[in-house]
Amino acid sequence: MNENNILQSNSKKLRELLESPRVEQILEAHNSLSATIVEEAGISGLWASSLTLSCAAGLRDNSELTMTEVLDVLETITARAEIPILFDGDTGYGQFSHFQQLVRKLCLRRVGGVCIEDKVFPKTNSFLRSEGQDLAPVEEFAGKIRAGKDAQTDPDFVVVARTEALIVGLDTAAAIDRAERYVEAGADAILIHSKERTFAQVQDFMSKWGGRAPVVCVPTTYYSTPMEAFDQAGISLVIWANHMLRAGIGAMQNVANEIGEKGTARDLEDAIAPVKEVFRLQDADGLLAGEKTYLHQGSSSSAIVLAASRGKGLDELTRDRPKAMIPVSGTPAIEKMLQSMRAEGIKDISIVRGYQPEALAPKGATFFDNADWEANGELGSLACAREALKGETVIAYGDVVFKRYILHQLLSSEAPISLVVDGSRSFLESNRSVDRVKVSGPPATGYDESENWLEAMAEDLPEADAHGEWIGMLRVRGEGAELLLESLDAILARPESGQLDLCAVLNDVAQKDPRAVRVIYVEGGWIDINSLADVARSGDV
Ligand code: SPV
Ligand code: MG
Repeated sequence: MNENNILQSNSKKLRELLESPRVEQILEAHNSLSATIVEEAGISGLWASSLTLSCAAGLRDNSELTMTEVLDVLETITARAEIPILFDGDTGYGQFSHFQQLVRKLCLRRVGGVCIEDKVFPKTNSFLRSEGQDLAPVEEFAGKIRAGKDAQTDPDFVVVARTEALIVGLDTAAAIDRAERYVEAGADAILIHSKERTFAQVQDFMSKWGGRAPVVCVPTTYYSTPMEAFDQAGISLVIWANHMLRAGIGAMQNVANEIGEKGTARDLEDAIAPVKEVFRLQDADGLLAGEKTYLHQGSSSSAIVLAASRGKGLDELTRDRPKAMIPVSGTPAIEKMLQSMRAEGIKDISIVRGYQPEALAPKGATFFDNADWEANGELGSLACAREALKGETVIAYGDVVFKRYILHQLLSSEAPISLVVDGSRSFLESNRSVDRVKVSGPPATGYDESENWLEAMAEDLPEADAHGEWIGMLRVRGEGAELLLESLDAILARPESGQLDLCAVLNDVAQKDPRAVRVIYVEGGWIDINSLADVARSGDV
């Protein structure tokens, strides 16, 4: 587990804001994006407003947004934000039992607290025909609060009781009376709402309240009141209830109108957030970092295919094409190889060409041309592609046709160099000249994951020493590329190097380090097109 992932209690954080000796403020958010922006501004909490959540959903603030819909939005916020939410729970979505379900679900979703108001369902926003709205009977609302407090599964979960007494035109005494009853019922704080243009009405309430419980206010209409005034009056928490949504509305209208009128975004670019900022807000860097940590590393492999030679004894079949272009079941051998490599996530594929290069041009590959292929052979071809030999690289002869699982197995090896060896010893009867391989252990008879290492490799290895045949495919990773290049250079420096092949290089690496070249055993599942007989059989692979 990542220690940074341990979640702190949101309800505790919200409680601390309410109980802090100084006035605190929280700001509205209606989705995870606006919540992230509020959090980045250093604000300590979020107000999930019924007005703005329903507006963002295309609905009226009239209890039209369902409990399920709103819980989904809250979850997208708590999944990301580290600051607590005080959720505007309207009238509690029904009677006491609905409110209990709401509280349980909010606790499960790590919402810090809920505020419910003493109106009747379906309620209307406090600023819309406010005088015509009915207040809930005090006893019924107090019972709802008690029910919510009894239902909470998080001990610090906050229930704020909001009285709309002043909104519907009642006086301070009526508001105090209601607030008192709600605190007796268990409310952790009181929200006193007012639609006046000054703070005076709430101030009056505060002077008579006498600090019986923390008080929250919503200065949407008395917005120019300074924080000091709230602090002096004893307000615990100020809610800026709709400002993020309202900021967005104006900005979006400007952009929509400009594009609608002018049919161009040319003049807008400086006024809107760059796409880079969108990526930052959704933590695209975190995704890229995660890919490095968690994605299958095979996808970063590259490949070099050695396909320069014409092939011996294939004159008719290679009159106007190199060996790797001979069709196998109707598809050129090299195309089959590229398909398998791409299916295993290898994107960067280099092909070394020699004989008839123009006839060997599969799409999407990089080409290295070895004009001296007849004189310098396989080693010369590999040296041609030296710049592509780095990191994780598969090296294969272009005339090998193999089943995909063989490449898959090769890619999962962690060794610096890995070779695929056919341990079936079929070469003993086949009369072909092959790269015989001596290994630290014989092929397993049952399931066995023990590691085998190359001990020696040569065409003329005595029969008793040979455990199998190299199929013409290897992979380097980590220091493997360097080890291979070191031996390649040493051998290329020898006068007879034109007669030597990769077998000599691999043998040299194994002699220097018995744990450098790992052997991956297979049994059949591959073929190389080295004789007409092979060509005839290759349709079976
Ligand atoms: C909200 O933001 O939804 C509120 C506050 O309940 S008010 O809109 O002022 O009623
Ligand atoms: Mg509301």
